[in-house]
Amino acid sequence: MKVSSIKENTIKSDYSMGKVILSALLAVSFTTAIFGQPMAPKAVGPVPTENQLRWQKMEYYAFIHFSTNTFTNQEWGYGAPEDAKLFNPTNLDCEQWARVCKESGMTGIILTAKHHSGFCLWPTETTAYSIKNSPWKNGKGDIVGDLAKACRKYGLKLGIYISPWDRNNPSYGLLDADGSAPYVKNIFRKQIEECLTKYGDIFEIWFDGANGGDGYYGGINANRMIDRKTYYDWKNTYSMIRKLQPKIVIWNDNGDRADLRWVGTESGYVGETNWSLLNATGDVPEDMLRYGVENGNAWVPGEVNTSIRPGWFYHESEDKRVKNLPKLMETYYKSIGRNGTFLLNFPIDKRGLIHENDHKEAVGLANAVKEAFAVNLAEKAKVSATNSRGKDKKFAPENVLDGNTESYWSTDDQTKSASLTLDFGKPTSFNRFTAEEYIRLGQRVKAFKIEALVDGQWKELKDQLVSPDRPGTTTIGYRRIITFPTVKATHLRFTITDSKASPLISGIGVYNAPQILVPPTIVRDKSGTVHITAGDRESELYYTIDGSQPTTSSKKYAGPVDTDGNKVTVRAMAYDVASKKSSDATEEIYDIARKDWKIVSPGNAKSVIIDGDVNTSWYRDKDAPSPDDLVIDLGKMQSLTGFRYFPGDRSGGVITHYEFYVSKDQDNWTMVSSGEFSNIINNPFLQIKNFDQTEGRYIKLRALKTSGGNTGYAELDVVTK
Ligand code: FUL
Repeated sequence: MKVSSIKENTIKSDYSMGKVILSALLAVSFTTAIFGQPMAPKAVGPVPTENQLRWQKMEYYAFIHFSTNTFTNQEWGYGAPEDAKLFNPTNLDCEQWARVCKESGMTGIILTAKHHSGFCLWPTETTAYSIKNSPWKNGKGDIVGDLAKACRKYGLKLGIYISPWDRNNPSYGLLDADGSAPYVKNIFRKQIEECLTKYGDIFEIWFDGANGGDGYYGGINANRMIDRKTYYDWKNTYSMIRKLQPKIVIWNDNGDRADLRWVGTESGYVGETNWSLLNATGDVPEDMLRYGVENGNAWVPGEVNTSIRPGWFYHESEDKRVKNLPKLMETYYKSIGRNGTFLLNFPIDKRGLIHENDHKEAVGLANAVKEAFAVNLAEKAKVSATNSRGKDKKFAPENVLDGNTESYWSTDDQTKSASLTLDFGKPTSFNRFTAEEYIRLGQRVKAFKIEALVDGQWKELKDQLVSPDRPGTTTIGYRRIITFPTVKATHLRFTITDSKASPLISGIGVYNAPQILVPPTIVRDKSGTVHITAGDRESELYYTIDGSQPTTSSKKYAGPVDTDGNKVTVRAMAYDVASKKSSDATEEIYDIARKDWKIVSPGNAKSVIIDGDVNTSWYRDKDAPSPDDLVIDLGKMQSLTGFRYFPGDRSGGVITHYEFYVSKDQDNWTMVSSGEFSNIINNPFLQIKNFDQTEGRYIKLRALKTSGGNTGYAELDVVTK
């Protein structure tokens, strides 16, 4: 032990006292002040600001996506072709949004005040492309203002999304002779200023990473690329923001480190290892966004953003694709349960409301979370630790159960590995464990394990939401939740196996959450045969193929069902005989079967593209000769009205810009649809494009641009009349 560390941990180490006193000091705890209280631990590495702490405690809040896109069925508006007059909700009610969010247990709402199209939801002075020129309230409305009022009424905080990319503004992407950007100085900052000064406190501002590219800048269709790190002069933009709203947190995915980080995916999870640290400068590859940086030099915690539907904006075709309770619960565990916050999006529908299906699922999640964490079994247990800092109560293990997030159990400075044991007094069933670090003094724990004493034997409990090739129980941070199959045990042992410094644990919890029945998966293969799979082994499965609601009186699934190549709507539910509970129903709508389909070219393309399974993909090599076409023979003439493209994994390469052709004979082709698959890189889900009815036997999907790598296809399908 170095003397310097003794000095650090004692009030004035008096070297003149000599060796005898020094050895006496060594005999007591290194962390105990002479004649007094034990010394509080010192901060380790970067620590959160008060703003970041306040934000982290908000845990769960809403995103709201609403714009002209809602009325044009788009994910990204192009910026001018969509007239402001299209924005005309029939029944807009910001109070309904706030009410739904409140009932869903959320603490705030972030609104897309301006999305990439440039259309503004408040009466801005900076552009005519706003609700001022829409028919809604004869151009006299202000949605940001209405939402600010509704949030105040329901005790929610308000956040603002202002897209840096503006596909409408004439000056976007242009530079003045001195190298400065007129759009940034005169439009973008002005818009931020308007939103941050007219509507009261704003808790978070969101600057999306999609930036530059094609648009209709001032009506001119052009491709304007910018350097997203330098173009916006973030440093000055940030200082203006902090002056206007000193309590705000800034989310930015554009190079300059702000207060919060994206977690590298829009699918709704952050890494099970999740450091709230990054490096203040330098590039941030995807795995750093996901896992953070253990020894990063800046506190930049992760926010998990995902939509309750496949898309961010409302599409009627997704009314039945709202995420169900098991999926939302999993996202909860993989965000809040992994040291992140959870930002769940509601697309506002054409009426101007959160759709009832979304409302139902979100409230379902709130109830399930309440139920799962209603009783903390640890509170009735006796707690003991292998090591504590000093002898008094200040850092005692009991602090993890006092419900006070400002008190904590800590070991002495030399101990980085220690156990805390809960004795329940009798065999007790549980399936969830939670732990919280006192992050004001830095994030410390690098790895831990939990064990249950079952019939006198210690048994390790593994996190069932972590894939076996990843280390399971690593970081904790603000909160970690571990889920595992129910065990009945007399004791639980929580062992911190590695930590940057003495661990500081402010809370632990042990719960017995009710099981949630997972709805089945439905797949129809190329021949038209339907396969239904349960999420667990024990449930019975019931289904219908006429679109009606399945019940236990419907057909019981006993093996693959032939649908004879017809268009069908299959619905299926799982039923647990013991509890007599049914899951929600899964619904899949199928067009004509693909049994007579053949892939004409490329010759090496695999039939997985038309096998009905979105988990199997084929990737065309990026060096294959152009054009990048996929041609399919449908076997006979069909009346086509659209196509569906399901991309493969985004890391393999996805199509971002396309043309789609139909032919009767493979010689004469008619282009029936073209454009972009907006936001497909960040959110690679099913893309549906409709077109005017066209007769044909052959289809061709041409990839004009891809996301860089190969061209990936999980599924290609058609929509027929
Ligand atoms: C993305 C955007 O491009 C989407 O449209 C959406 O706003 C999402 C939250 O961020 O990257």
